Amino acid sequence: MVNFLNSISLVSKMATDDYVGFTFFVGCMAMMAASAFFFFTMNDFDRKWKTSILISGIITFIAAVHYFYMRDYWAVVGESPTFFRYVDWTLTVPLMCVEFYLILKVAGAKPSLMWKLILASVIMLVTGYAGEAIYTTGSGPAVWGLFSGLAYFYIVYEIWFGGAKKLAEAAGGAVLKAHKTLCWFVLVGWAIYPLGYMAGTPGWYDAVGTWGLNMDVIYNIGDAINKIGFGLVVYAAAVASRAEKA
Ligand SMILES: *C/C=C(C)/C=C/C=C(C)/C=C/C1=C(C)CCCC1(C)C
Repeated sequence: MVNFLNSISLVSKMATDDYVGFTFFVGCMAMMAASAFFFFTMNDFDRKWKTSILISGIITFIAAVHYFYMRDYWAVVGESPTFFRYVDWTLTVPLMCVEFYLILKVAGAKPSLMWKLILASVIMLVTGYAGEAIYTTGSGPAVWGLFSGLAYFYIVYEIWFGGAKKLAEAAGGAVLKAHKTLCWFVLVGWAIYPLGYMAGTPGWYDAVGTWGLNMDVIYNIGDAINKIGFGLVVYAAAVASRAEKA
């Protein structure tokens, strides 16, 4: 009877040690809650910050929809939802690059800065997908992972030392503080993803997977920290900037 009910309902059982399923489930709720928070609070701020907080909400909302898909995919198919994962990232990571640009616009950031970061992020993700889903044998994952890592380092360089940094320093105050915090997110928070990749693709580095963490669990923790945390930094900057003016 229980089996019969399981087979006709859309709800699958979840084993108590299914950490992947659990983190997908919690991820759905966290991304939804964060979206509600950003959408409802954005109207407390002036135009400039409203747009930035709107984008924070769109990022977590896109992630929430993907998490519902990925949770179901994992429950029904029992495999990593690599395709949906990368579609999610390809939509949300460029939007994070837009956030950098919007924050620095007061200091005169040009759209070219935004497009540079977006292009690098797309290269990082397309090459990562190649190593994780297409060229999965031999040295494939290592080589494509290396390409992806180079694009990642370019982003880190640009925001920490390149044109973005100079603009942030020119702006000062809440903008500089937010930029610095987001830089740390990209350096430390985004570095969680290559660890997940190492745990989940074959190669000399896959010992990471034996430390007890599964690739999807690592990715899910990374997403919660980076998508929700990133948005909260923007929100905090909006609050600080309002206080500076008052
Ligand atoms: C919300 C999603 C975010 C912030 C995703 C970020 C993803 C990365 C920084 C992924 C980076 C990768 C490498 C640097 C090398 C290995 C392949 C990737 C794609 C996992």
